[in-house]
Amino acid sequence: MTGQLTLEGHLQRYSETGPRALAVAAAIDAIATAAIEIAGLTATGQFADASGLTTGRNSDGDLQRDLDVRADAVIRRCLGRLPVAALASEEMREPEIGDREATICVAIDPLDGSSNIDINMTVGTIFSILPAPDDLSLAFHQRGTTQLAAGFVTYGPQTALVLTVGDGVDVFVLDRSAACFRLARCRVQIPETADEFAINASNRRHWDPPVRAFIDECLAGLDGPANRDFNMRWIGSLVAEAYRILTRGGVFLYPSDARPGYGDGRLRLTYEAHPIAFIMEQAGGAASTGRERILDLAAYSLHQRVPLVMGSRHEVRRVEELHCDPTLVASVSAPLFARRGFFRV
Ligand code: AFP
Repeated sequence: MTGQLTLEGHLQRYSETGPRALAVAAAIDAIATAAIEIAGLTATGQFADASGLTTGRNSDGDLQRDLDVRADAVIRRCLGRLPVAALASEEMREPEIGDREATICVAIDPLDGSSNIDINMTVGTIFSILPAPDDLSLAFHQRGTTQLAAGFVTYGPQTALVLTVGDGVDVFVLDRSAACFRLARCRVQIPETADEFAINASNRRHWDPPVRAFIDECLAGLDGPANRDFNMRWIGSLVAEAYRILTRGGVFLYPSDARPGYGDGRLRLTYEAHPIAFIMEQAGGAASTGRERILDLAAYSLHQRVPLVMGSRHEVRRVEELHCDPTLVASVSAPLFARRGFFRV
């Protein structure tokens, strides 16, 4: 099964499941076509006049690199031939209204993790496909549960496209010689329990107590409440973290913290957290703010940020327990500090 089936074949079968499925399949195919071109740009770097140098800031104040802009333009060109009612991008201040008769809307992060380009690390494209509401001004204010499809592409050692159309998660890998994506893994399942956590530990002093308590539990390992040891990773690229979790489990946290501008964390709800959350849940994992299910949320503004805790269900639920029960945080922290004095509070 794997290896023979191409993304095109998979989308052909899916497109026959209903009229809107045809539009969704066409949009995914267009994003895959764009991804093949973007993979070439990221692989060629400065020799393709795509060095990853900073060219300015996007509408939300993030550093914008030339490849961010190039990737956005490639995806827009590939989608431009299709009936899409509205398109939103991290690189655009406002959504772009397209074909008002179309049945779908698309939200994209054209190049996530672009601060990693100049150090030759994995970056990616994230996409979310939504139904087109009658009032298109509400297109990107829908709950995450309304998504019709979502996925991401990793531009790393492999160019892999991770996809859900609401019936499990499949992974397709680019066959560069044939310029097509082939099915590599079908109906991926995330292990229920994690042995690896991912967080930018340099921000520890800014975290809320529940996040500190959870990470202290992980650090305490066999000696602490978790009763097992953990490994740690932090790549600085959401798509790479998500791909690792889909491959071997784990938990990722980008929480809100006390730094100015990070009161709701760093990741955007519409084109980062929603699509990644859809993938996580479809693969048997979970995605939360620490208090609420990500997919239950609807954005009040396009570039709204949201805290994100995702991955193996057991650890995501533990983070939620700690957020909902301050006495639990106190009980966890006290013995850890008393016995080992891990960190100054
Ligand atoms: P860039 O696209 O600006 O590189 O940001 C990537 C990202 O949004 C996400 O992919 C990473 O998980 C996270 O930021 C890393 O954030 P820190 O640099 O604060 O660790």
